[in-house]
Amino acid sequence: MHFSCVVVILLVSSLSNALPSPHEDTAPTYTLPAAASTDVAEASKQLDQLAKFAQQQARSLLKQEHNGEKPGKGKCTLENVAIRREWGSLSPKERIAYTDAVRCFQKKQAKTPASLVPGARSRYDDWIGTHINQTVFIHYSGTFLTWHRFFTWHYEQALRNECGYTGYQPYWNWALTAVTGLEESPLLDGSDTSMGSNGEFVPGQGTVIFGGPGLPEILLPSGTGGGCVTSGPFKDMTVNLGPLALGLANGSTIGLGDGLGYNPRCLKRDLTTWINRNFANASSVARVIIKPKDIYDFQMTMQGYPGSGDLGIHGGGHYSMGGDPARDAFVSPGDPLFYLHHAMIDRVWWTWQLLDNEKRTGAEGISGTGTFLDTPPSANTTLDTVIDLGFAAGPPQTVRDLLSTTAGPFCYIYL
Ligand SMILES: *[C@@H]1O[C@H](CO)[C@@H](O)[C@H](O)[C@H]1NC(C)=O
Ligand SMILES: *[C@@H]1O[C@H](CO)[C@@H](O)[C@H](O)[C@H]1NC(C)=O
Ligand SMILES: *[C@@H]1O[C@H](CO)[C@@H](O)[C@H](O)[C@H]1NC(C)=O
Ligand SMILES: *[C@@H]1O[C@H](CO)[C@@H](O)[C@H](O)[C@H]1NC(C)=O
Ligand SMILES: [Cu+2]
Repeated sequence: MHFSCVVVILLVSSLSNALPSPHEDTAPTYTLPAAASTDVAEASKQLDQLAKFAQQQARSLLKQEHNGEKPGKGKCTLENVAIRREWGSLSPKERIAYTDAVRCFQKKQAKTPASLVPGARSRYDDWIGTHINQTVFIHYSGTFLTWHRFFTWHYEQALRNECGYTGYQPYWNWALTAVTGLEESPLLDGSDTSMGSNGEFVPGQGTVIFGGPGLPEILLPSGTGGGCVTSGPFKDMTVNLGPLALGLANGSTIGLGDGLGYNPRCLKRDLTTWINRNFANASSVARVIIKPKDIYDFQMTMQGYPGSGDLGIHGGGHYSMGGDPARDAFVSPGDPLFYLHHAMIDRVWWTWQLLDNEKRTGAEGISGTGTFLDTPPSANTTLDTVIDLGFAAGPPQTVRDLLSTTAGPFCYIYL
């Protein structure tokens, strides 16, 4: 054990908002880390502590709301709260129930008018169409976190209501796959109980250059796949929409017009454990939860400060999937893994919020404007900003209602 990495006890005073209510019979004492360890094994332990803390904190809040001590709506209780779990902790049967529901959803008729998204062939595509339509407003913007929370929740609800799924949205813990390697993980080992395999190996794909106008390049090695997914539940899946901005080896992107036309092709992956390990390891996750003291820093650390050379845990997870459509920021929900990735993004945010819950689920929990890095300049996002998921799901909700996972339309926590 590295002595320099020994967990430092966080001063109680700086965490007063996060401490269990004094009415709690057995108020446990916490020793939360003050700084994320750069040692991955040590950081995993810190994440365990944070997960335990979040768990206790969330339950204590639900209890207070239920007892009328806190102004909650009282609809979400300890008894009915949904619990989202890590993929590998689900039983084989539960995993198959999830992928069966996704496959069912991919066979249901689209609701989006063909005049708007001519390529949409299924309910699943309604979601991709909505994401494509709003991509430039929902990343590096004030609604990034609330939008994706709402989007992922509605997807979970649609799987339940339209495809008979009885579980909840599982998540992909990148800190675990960074250790096992993506191809070896229960998530992506290609078995019937996984989210499908890697793509078939395509040699000589070259380094992918990730950048943007005026930004330094980030070089991403190609992965161990590149072609069509070869086994598991999404082996025969068809991707209908895109590409729109699919990253290529030479730094350019390809797109077919507006990406909304019908372009059926296989699901491609290029699993790149290197990206997972370098941008979304246990230290990366612990740092995102522990370091930022305000929502601006939290969002930027999570998405990577532009120009810093860091993809953040958000980009780290996305780009480690590789392939088409996951290397396409617009069409990325076309890989079913998107929703497990975004559930983990949401879990990290949820954990961070619980460290100072009242502040971080209110007006001080929002930062940013209605456009990508405020380009072109647009109004600040506020509690009254409305999020509309188009033909995927509704009704629209204000940001105010999407900041807590146990109020507004939501009632879930993470394990
Ligand atoms: C990048 O590669 C693609 C596909 O190989 C090619 O069509 C395109 O012209 C290249 N772009 C540049 C700027 O070299
Ligand atoms: C973990 O990720 C961070 C970026 O978040 C990186 O700087 C660090 O080198 C990574 N650690 C290891 C052991 O790869
Ligand atoms: C928008 O937010 C920024 C950053 O918090 C703040 O400086 C600015 O005054 C806000 N603008 C308006 C019009 O409220
Ligand atoms: C795209 O967004 C516009 C503007 O909000 C909206 O009118 C249109 O219906 C949206 N299209 C889809 C497919 O969601
Ligand atoms: Cu997105």
